[in-house]
Amino acid sequence: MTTAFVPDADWLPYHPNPSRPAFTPPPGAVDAHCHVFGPGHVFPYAPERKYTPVDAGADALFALRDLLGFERNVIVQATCHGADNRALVDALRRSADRARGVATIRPGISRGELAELHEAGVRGVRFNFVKRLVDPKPDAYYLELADLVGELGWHVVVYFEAADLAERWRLFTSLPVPVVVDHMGRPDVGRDVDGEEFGVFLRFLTEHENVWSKVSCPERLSKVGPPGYEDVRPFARRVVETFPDRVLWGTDWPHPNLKGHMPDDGLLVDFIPHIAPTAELQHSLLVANPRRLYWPEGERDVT
Ligand code: 0GY
Repeated sequence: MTTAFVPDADWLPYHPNPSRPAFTPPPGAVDAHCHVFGPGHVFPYAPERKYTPVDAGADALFALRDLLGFERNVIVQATCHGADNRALVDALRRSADRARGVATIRPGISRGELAELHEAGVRGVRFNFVKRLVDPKPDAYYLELADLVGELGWHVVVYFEAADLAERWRLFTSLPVPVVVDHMGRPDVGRDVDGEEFGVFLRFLTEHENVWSKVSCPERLSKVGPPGYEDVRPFARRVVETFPDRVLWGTDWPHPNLKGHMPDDGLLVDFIPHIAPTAELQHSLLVANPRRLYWPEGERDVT
């Protein structure tokens, strides 16, 4: 039986015709934050989801990868699929080893299920603390899961808003695996890059060498908007220049829950040289760092 899903009335669909970027990513570049949604009649959305998106499947994602000049993807399980990773696993299996995954798991998952995720290309789990997306759990819930995935050599991706960092500091600083923060912990870019709020985030990375950051989502953080997203640049550039070996970049395609504008993905790629201004920084951000985390087995050429 198939189920039809009706997207939320105010849902912004992904850009139908993104531009080819002016910036050429280095060979082997990885888009390290993107999602697949459904299609819902094949991979149903989770009953507990907080939004129903427009379908955005693997074929469209891989076409975008090629248009933008990237070689690989890291596909992150989105909350609209809950802990049902079937759409993610299907995309990984169809990627010809050019995609890795970050799953959502819940307590009670068996070692067999974890092994199957690993075999498909999953290398991390995501803990989401954003209250409009999930109902966050007590710290112990996440610590138990972190111990479990640590046995597999996986890492944890955390998604939180700036105010959550102080509240969950003890949890975030005690995770026994690499910790990758989505979208720089969502700073208020109307504030000072040298101010207190972003200072706490920078201290998090300075004091904990297992903590990484994605310098993604200018379209989500910016108040000035496209084409340049100038107000986000100082924040992302500070992180890239201070922690060049612990940063990742991603498109965030298909850009769930945007309310203002849907970005042209080509413009997002053109943002990269503003935050990673040298070839060396660009190589770390787009090639060396994601390979270390997601393809550590070596430089097997998959193209
Ligand atoms: C993102 C951001 C969002 C959504 C999700 O899993 C999700 O539903 O991550 C958001 O709404 O801010 O990284 O895709």
